[in-house]
Amino acid sequence: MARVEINFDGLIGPSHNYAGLSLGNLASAAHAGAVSAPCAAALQGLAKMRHNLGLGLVQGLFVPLPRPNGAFLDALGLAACEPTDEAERRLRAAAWSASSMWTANAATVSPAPDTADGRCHLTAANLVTMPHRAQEWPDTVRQLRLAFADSAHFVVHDAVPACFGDEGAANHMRMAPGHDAPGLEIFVYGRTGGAFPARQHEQASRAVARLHGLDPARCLFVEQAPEAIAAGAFHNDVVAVANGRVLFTHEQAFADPEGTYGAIRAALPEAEIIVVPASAVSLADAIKSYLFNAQLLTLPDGAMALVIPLEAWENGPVRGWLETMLAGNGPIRHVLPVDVRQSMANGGGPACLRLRVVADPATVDPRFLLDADKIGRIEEVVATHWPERIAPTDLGTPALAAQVIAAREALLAVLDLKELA
Ligand code: SUG
Repeated sequence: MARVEINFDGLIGPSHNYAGLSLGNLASAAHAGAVSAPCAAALQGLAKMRHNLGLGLVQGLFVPLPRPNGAFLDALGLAACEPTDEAERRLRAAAWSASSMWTANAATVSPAPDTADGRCHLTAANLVTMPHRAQEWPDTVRQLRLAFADSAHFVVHDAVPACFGDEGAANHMRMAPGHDAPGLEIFVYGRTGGAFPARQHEQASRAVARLHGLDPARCLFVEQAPEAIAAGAFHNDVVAVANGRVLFTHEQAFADPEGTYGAIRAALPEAEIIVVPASAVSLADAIKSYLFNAQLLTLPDGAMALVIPLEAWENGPVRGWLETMLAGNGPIRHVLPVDVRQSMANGGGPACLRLRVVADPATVDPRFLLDADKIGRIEEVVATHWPERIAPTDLGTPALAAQVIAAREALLAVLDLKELA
């Protein structure tokens, strides 16, 4: 089989909870302290995977990382004591976070046609800005090295040094005439100084581009608009998404929109840039509805589909804009709403839940690839083992820890992935 785009979704882990850990992520803050539904959450994620598989696309899976993270608590001197204040409670919640579900933050991926050695390069994201996410990457790298162990086709890099925050594919877009053709890689970084943290450092992006052996003539480094970060776009993929020759973006996504579009068109003349004006959809509506945190997919017949969260379809101005778009003659021919509300309440839409890798599926460890039967087997594990509900006060209890650990073990057994135990 030729190289195709494979979407690797993160299975929502059994410790999924709402701890309000992400400053600058409005949904995370709004749901802090709410009771989560891990079983329903994971089934929602699996339904999205089944949906996309049903479109005729190749679908992959990453498993949740081990939680609670005992080594993290040990290193903080919190393994054997109850938290005594809010700061300690947040650190404990960090050790329980199921945040690895958002695999758009697992790594940055440069497909083989873009790299000097003709292999697909992946660099794990260090996620240093948020303590609950900074613990992810060593376990993420283990999983990536298993899934992409074929060194004739893949190179998996450790995260870049922690002095430069890197949030992976959420701040990286690739445009190309086709998935298997050389592309333009667009790295979007933020500048610190606003009320909310800018999580992606320019030097992290530049390091990733060097590590991947990208041609500087086919790389752009673009600043995210400070007003987008201030409005809650903690990652660029909350305000823009690209696929093939199409960029779908809010007009306030980039610090220099016209300069950005011009540079894209100069590097990729066939680029089609769809700009949603603030007069049609305000930045606030774009961020609340997660219109741009969509999966922009090329279907087997060549048409493009936008897989959006239900919240976007239910937002009046967003729906109005989408209906007008569909009535026109643009490249996005279908809009497909999916229910990922449990993830959305923590600021993770359809695009956050997936990492795109362009590769020949035959070169990927098949244990990480899905078919409908395997999704059914995973659904059974989830229905049997994932907690129904987690209240913030449940975090830290031995009974819940035992259930969460056993749930992951049951999943690894079904997927024959005991190396990740
Ligand atoms: O890093 N939310 C995640 C959401 C990540 C979304 N990813 C992309 N945009 N690609 C984050 O802010 C909330 C966890 C909590 O509050 O319990 C959280 O980590």
